[in-house]
Amino acid sequence: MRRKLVIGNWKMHGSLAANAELLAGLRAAEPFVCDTAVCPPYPYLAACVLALQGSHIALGAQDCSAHEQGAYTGEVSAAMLADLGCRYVIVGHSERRSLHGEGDQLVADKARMVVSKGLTPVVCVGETLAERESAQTEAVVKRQLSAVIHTLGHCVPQMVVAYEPVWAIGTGRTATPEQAQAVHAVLRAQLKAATPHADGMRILYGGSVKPENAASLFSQPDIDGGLIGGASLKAADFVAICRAAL
Ligand code: G2H
Repeated sequence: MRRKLVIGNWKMHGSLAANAELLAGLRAAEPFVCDTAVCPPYPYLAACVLALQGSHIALGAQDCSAHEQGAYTGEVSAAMLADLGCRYVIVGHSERRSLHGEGDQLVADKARMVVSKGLTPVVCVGETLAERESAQTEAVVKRQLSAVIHTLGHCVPQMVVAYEPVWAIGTGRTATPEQAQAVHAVLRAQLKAATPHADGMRILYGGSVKPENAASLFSQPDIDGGLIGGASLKAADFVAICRAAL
C-alpha cells in the first residue's frame, strides 16, 4: 500500500507575506492523511523552513544544479538544498525542459545529484500535444524515464516520478483519470523491469489538478498523488486536494 503524496509547485509565484499567509492556512488544516510538501522559489526556502517548524509539511525545491559545486553563476546545488532542510527536489519539469533546453541526460544527472545528497528527486516526464496526437506518448515518457533509470541504477527506488502531460499544464485541460492511469501503468511497468521495489514507488500526476478533479484522479490504481501548480497557491484549494488523497 503506497501512501499518497501531494506536492505544491509554486513556480515563480509568491512573496514573503503571501507565503506566510499560505503556509499558515495549510498548517491550520493539519494533519493530512497523505504526505505533503511545498516547493517555493529558492529565495523563500529559508523563510519557509522557519514557517514549517513543527509541521509535517515537507519542503522541496523546484530544480537544482547537476554539479556538486563551483563556478556556476546562478545555480543552486543539491547540497545547499539539503543543508536548508529540503526533502524533495523537482527535476525535469516540462518548463525546464522546454524553456531552458534541459535534455534527458541532464535531468538524469540532476536526479543522481539529488539522491547523492540524501534527498528525493521528483522526476517529471510528459508528452506534448503534438506527441500525443501522433501516438508518441508512450515512447516519449519511456525515453525520459529510461535515462533516469539508467543513471540512478540501484537508487531507482529513491525517486518519485511525476507524469505531467505538457498539454495539461496550466491550461485548465486535465488528462482524464483513464488517460492518466494508462500512462502511469506504462511507467509502473517500466519501473518494475528496473527494480523489485517498483510497487512501493510513487507516481504522481500533474497538470491542472484542482479540488474538483483530484479525487477521481487519485482513485486510479497507479496514481499515488499529485504535483500541483496553480491550485497550490490557494490554501483552501491545496488543502482540498490533499484531503482527496486518501
Ligand atoms: C504542472 C503543474 C505543477 P498546474 O506544471 O507542476 O502545474 O497544476 O498549474 O498545471
